[in-house]
Amino acid sequence: MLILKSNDIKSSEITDYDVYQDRRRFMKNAAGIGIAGVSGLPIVEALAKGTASPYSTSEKPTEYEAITEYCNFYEFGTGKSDPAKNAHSLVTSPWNVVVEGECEKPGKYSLEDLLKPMNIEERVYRFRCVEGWSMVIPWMGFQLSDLIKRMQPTSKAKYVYFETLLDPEHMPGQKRAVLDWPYVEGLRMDEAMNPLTLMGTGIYGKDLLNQNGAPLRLVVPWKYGFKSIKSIARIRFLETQPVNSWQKANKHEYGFFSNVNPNVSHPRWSQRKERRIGQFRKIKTQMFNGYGEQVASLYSGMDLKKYF
Ligand SMILES: Nc1nc2c(c(=O)[nH]1)N[C@H]1C(S)=C(S)[C@@H](COP(=O)(O)O)O[C@H]1N2
Ligand SMILES: [Mo]
Repeated sequence: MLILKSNDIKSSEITDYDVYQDRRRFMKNAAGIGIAGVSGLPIVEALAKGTASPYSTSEKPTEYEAITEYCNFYEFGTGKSDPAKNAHSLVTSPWNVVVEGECEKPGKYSLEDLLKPMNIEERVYRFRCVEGWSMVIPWMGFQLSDLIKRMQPTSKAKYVYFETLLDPEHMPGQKRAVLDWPYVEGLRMDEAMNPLTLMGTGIYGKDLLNQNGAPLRLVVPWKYGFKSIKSIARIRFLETQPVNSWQKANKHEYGFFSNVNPNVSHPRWSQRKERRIGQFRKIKTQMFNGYGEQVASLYSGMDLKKYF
């Protein structure tokens, strides 16, 4: 039987991924025969209730260790292993998110108030970085659309803008001018309202680690990874299109839309293929990272070479 008791096995003998897969298999079986509530993990509950998201891919998730140790978070250094080493200094509790601009419910919300009414679920998404690596990540999170509806944007709100916390004391990378801090991003309102767009709160059924953008980050699976801004402290509803951090840094190389598109090269490299972390062979990158069915209509009639 697949019930794992913590004293049956030394945790050093198994990876988190194996535990996760075993729990999943067990709960899928349990759901079938009507057992529920065996574990407090939200992901397990979701599976037990048979509510695994139709938006999830069935591809094999990347190992938990890889997702949490191979990161991009310039606030903690520019190397891939820097965030895992350095992000412990980020203070995520208490955490507030300022909501402002073109909406009826502006204010400073505590993380607790923000999360309380939200439906947090698991979504297993492909995630493709502009540099050519990719992962499959079992996120926990809620639809950004639910938060936007709560904030009641006015008819002038055409874009949603996000800011990462500005705190050079606890984010040592912000002491160096590698980017214009704080890190900022934006989405057009229809992109933000798309059901695929998540506010991420966890991975593998656990809270986000600091290096992955705790306590709250964006997850936009059909766009290059840099759109998925981490550790969000400010959300602003705007009438005009904001300029994001990577556009500010180099507008010839990074655009506002940044949709995954194998047909549009980065000026310095092709985007046709990607390396899935943990796999040996490169694989073909799919248009919109494989989410065309859900999002292609957002861009109908747009020249995606011009609006890259
Ligand atoms: N605030 C902030 N958000 C950020 C970044 C960053 O440097 N700072 N890096 C981006 C890039 S380029 C990628 S690929 C993803 C990486 O997310 P991960 O480390 O959780 O895989 O975060 C994005 N969000
Ligand atoms: Mo990235």
